Amino acid sequence: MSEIPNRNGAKLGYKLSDFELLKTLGTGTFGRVYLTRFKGTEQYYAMKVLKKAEVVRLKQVEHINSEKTILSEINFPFIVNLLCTFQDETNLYMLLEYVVGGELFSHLRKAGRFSNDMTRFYTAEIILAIEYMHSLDIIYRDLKPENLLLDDKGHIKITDFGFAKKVEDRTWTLCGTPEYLAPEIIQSKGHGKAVDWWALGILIFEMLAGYPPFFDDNPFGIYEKILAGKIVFPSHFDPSAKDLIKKLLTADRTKRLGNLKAGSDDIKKHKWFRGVEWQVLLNRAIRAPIVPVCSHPGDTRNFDNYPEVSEEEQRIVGVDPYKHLFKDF
Ligand code: ISQ
Repeated sequence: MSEIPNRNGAKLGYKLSDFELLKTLGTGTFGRVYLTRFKGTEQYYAMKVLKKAEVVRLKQVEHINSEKTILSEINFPFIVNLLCTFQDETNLYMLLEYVVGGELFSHLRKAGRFSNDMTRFYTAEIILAIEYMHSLDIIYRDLKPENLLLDDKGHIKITDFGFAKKVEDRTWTLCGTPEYLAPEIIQSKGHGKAVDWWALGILIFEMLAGYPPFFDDNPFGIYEKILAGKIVFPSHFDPSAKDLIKKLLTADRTKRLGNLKAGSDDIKKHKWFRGVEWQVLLNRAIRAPIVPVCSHPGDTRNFDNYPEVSEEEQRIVGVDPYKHLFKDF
C-alpha cells in the first residue's frame, strides 16, 4: 500500500499494522493521540486511538460516532482534517493530519499572555471556523486552548470533535414561536450555537490575561462564579476587547453577541476587529504571530512528553463484544 486514504477511505481496509506509532502527542479519558508514520513512507499523521471498552463504559458511543460523522463532513482551513477511520477488536482509530505546531495552550503558558494583536489574530481565525460549523448546524462545545493547534505556519487548526453535535436548524428558527417549543429546547442550556460564542469570550479573556475569567480550585466554585457573572478585567486590556468580551459573556443567550439576528456578522463587525480582512484571513494569507519551530515533518518538539504504553500488548485478539455499536465507524 503506497497511497494514503482520502476523505472517504473509511472502508478501504487500513489497519493498525500499516502504521508505526511513534510518540504520544496527547492523552484523553478513553484513549490517546499518536504521531504515526505510514509504513514505507515519510508521511506523518496523528492517530487517535480510542478503547472501545472505555468508550462504552463512559457512555460515549453516541459522541464518538458523531465525532466521526461530523469530522468527515467538515472541510475547512482552520479545522483538522480527518483522512480515514478504521477499527479492530479492541480500538477505534481516527487518522488525522499531523499539525506540527503544538497546542495553543502550550504557547500561551510559555508566553504568559498574548498581546492584543496576537489574540485578535487567533480569535479571528477561530470565528471563521465556528461560523463555518454553525453554517452546517454543528455546535462545537469544546472551545479551549488545549483544542487549538498551530500548523507549520502558525495558523489555527481546531481539533477534538468529541463534544460536537449536529443541531437541527429548527431549534433556532422555532425560537420565535414559543408556543410550540418543547421544554427541552427552552431549557437546553448546553445545546445551542450560543454556547460557542460564550466560550469564545472566555478564550479571548484567557489569551489576553493568561488565565480564564472564572476560576476556582473545584468545578462547583467555577460554576458559582460563572452564574454570579462578575468579571474582573486586568487594566491592560484594550477597551474594545473588553467591550467584546462583555458582549460575548452575556448570561442571557438571547442577548449574546453572535446569537442575534445577524449571527456572527455582529462579532466580525465589532470595533475590536476593525481593519481585519476576513477574506484574506480565510486564505491563510495573514502572517501568523507565532511561527512554530520545526525542522522536519515528524518533529514533535512542540508537544509535551507523555509516558508511553504499548497498544499491541493491550489488544485482546478475536473478541469484540462492541462491534454492533460502531457499525458506521
Ligand atoms: C493532529 N496533530 C497533532 C496533534 C493532534 C491531536 C489531536 C488531534 C489531531 C492532532
